Amino acid sequence: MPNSHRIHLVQGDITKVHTEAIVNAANSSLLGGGGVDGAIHRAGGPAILEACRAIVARQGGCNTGEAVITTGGNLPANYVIHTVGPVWQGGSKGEPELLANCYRNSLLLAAQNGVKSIAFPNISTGVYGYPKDQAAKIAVETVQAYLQQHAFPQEVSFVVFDADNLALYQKLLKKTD
Ligand code: AR6
Repeated sequence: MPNSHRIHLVQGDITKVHTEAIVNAANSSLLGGGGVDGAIHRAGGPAILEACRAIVARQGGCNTGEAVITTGGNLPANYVIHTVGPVWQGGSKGEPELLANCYRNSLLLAAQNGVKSIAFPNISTGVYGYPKDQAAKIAVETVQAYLQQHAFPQEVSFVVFDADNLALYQKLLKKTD
């Protein structure tokens, strides 16, 4: 696969990653929460929440599958792209397409802002309960399909937090070595 060199797998805390943008698994209020969202707001400081509040005032939050961009505040990343994953409801409520939209719309928004490198957490696989294996397959396939068509972002990292996701992504990405 010609684009496999543009995809990287990292295990750890996404708030410490030095890509130009990191993606937040937010909720539609954009006003913070637990999990990776809580970690990003804690590490990035109040500038991120302030920017989110301005977006809420303008457009009233963010729908599932869509994405908005803010400063990265005190993070190593310049930008945070906040996207809202679907809550798992059994799989027949449009969850796969909504999850794919999160990855696609985050990549498009990054490209519109000239972002060269971006890191994704495993959206929806925590509090929102999306089965990890199905979510990983959608994440990898959606990013690969996007990179076939677009030059920006040049580099995409998947940041896995737990051992289950590490094994799943290793397996999926190996197929394209
Ligand atoms: N770095 C990278 N990944 C992380 C980190 C971190 N610091 N912390 C957790 N993860 P979740 P969701 C992983 O629950 O399922 C929030 O309250 C975690 O292990 O953060 O999309 C929001 O405000 C899991 O694999 O997000 C929403 O209300 C993945 O990140 C809701 O949770 C996503 O888990 C969103 O739920």
